[in-house]
Amino acid sequence: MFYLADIVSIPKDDPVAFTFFTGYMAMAAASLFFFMERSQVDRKWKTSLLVSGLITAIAAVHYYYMRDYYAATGENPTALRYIDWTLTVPLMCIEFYLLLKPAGAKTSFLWKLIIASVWMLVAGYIGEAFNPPGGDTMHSVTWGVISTIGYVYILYSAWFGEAAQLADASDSTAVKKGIKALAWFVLAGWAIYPIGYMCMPGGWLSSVFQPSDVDLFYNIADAINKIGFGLVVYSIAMSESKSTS
Ligand SMILES: *C/C=C(C)/C=C/C=C(C)/C=C/C1=C(C)CCCC1(C)C
Repeated sequence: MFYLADIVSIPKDDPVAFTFFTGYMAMAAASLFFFMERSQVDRKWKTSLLVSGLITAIAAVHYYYMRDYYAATGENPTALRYIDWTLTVPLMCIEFYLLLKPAGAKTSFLWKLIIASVWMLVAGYIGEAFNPPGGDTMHSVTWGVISTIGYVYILYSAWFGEAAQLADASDSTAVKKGIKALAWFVLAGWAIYPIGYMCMPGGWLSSVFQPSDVDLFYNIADAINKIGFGLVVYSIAMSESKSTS
């Protein structure tokens, strides 16, 4: 039985609940910012800013529900989390594609990134959603490793593979800077997610962290990767817009 008071409270010793609330507000504010600032940049950057805003807007809606789910039950909102990611990570692949399109990126490049990200997320979902209540190390490690294959593909593409090569061949400094920034987000920002994953019962870090810390890591990582990356795209767009007008 849940009362309204349970849904809206933030216990003072619960940083997970705190980050769900601040995450929600930050994603909503970032969306408004990206949508409004579209008018400040050159035409060719408007779609990138739109996608940045869509990423944070989709996250904001999911945080609205995840926040209440967690406040009411104290459980990880696993399904909502993965639905959010299944929409927003492919949109981040589209950011890659939009940056590289002037450098000759084909839609096959986009599809490879999307397939790798869906692979990564489906395996991660199986690892989390079908982990037995007490935890099963074999289960979580197996699906974690399968998921990491998709992650490594995207990481490789960003640093050495197709994305990096297209950026190298491009004569635009904005494209080179943009892809380098994205590559750093994938290397350092995205690496926070597997740490969160390992906090679940039976996970490699389950003796150090609590199961609810899964969401603490995910919430921090989402803020960095969704808002932070959007801001980097925004600042590149702004500097390019000034130099060409
Ligand atoms: C906005 C959401 C983003 C950028 C989500 C990214 C998620 C990941 C990079 C997740 C990666 C995982 C692994 C590499 C292994 C363990 C399972 C996952 C799904 C947490």
